[in-house]
Amino acid sequence: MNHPATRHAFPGAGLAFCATFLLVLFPPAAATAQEGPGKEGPAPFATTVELTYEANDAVPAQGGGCHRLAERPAALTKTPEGDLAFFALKLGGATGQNVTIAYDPENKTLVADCNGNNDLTDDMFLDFTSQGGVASPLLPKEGGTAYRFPPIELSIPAAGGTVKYRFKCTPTHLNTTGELFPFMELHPSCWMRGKFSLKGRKVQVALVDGNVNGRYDEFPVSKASFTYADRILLDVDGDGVIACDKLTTYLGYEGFDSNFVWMDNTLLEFTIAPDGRSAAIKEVPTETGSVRGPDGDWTLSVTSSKGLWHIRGVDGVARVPAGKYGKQRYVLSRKDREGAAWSIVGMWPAAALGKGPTFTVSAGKKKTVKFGPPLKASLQTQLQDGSIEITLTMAGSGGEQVPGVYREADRVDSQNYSVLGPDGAPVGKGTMTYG
Ligand SMILES: [Ca+2]
Ligand SMILES: [Ca+2]
Ligand SMILES: [Ca+2]
Repeated sequence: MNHPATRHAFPGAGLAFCATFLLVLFPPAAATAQEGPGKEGPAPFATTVELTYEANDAVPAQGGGCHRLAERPAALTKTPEGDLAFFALKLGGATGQNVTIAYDPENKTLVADCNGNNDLTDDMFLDFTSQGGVASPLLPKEGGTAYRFPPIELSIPAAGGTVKYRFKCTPTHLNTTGELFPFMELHPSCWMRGKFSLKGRKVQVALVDGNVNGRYDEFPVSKASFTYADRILLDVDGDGVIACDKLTTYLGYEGFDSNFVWMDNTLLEFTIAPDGRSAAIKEVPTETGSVRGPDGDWTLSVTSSKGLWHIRGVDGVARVPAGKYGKQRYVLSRKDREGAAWSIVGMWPAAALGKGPTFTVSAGKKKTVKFGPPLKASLQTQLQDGSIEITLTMAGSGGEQVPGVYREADRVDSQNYSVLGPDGAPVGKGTMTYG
């Protein structure tokens, strides 16, 4: 994550300074928040959802990696013509299965041994130029071109039959060393998808085999390596799209890394069939308290004893199970007088190391949790070659970094400022643009 900073240089003034001020940028809240109801729901909810396979090319999963082989694998019996580069794609988990891929850098053709028979002439042959490949230039300082091939589908044996994956192969020709150097990026991705009805509303659910081993029911207790956990994705906000449909991450605001999920003021336990074709979902009765955050609507992502949760505050208040939570990040939205929606995104970088701030909610009690406005902007200046370089960072009331302020979908990307001398007279002014 980039550090939120703004840089601007202007000539003239000579003294370095450091200043902190409150930023009146985010609109104040329009309404007073009401605390939500504090009672348990009626009868515990339970259902079973059937899920079906759906290919998803948008989201890369965490496979076991892909590496270039130094030479042609001895086990191969037949290969296509050409001066080939060979790669081994290792699928994740205990299966440890390898798929051999051959790439012809000169002709931009590619074949993967999808049927695993060590014959590379009986699989789907991909020709970049005739089959809809996309070439994109790399950043100028790296130089070169990435060749993204159309997806390849592969079936592997797994619990309850076979499981399908799709792979996107992107041989990338780097020329930092003055010569072409091909390597592969592979994006195995697929999920099981279905719908269930929770207290009167339909909820889309998708399961992700995050570690690419054909099972969908692996949720590690330890959060140390949660990158490789399987995932439950839910259309929590009911907009018809699971956030991960569009984002290249499983940890969006609709992704969960354990089989306990808190949504719609309900604690749900998922018991997932290993092959991902069905899931039993039941409500777990729990004592709750409430979280009082800033006014407005927000989603606060927290770590809990049962994994990553996304607490949704309406008019500043959310109900949650009693327990201890770690702050991760949030999105906060308010409307200004013209009805335009403003939002800010905040995060606690130390949370990634397990050292972020925590808070505890007691049953039947309300806990005030600080984040969001007032935003504090810090300016740091440095004298460089006769110019002053100014760095602007924004922090929220919970000590979090605020890398972005948005009006509707647009980032608010400039700030007018003036610099005052020791006597209070302006010595310079300008407009800063977020970097
Ligand atoms: Ca083959
Ligand atoms: Ca798995
Ligand atoms: Ca959604």
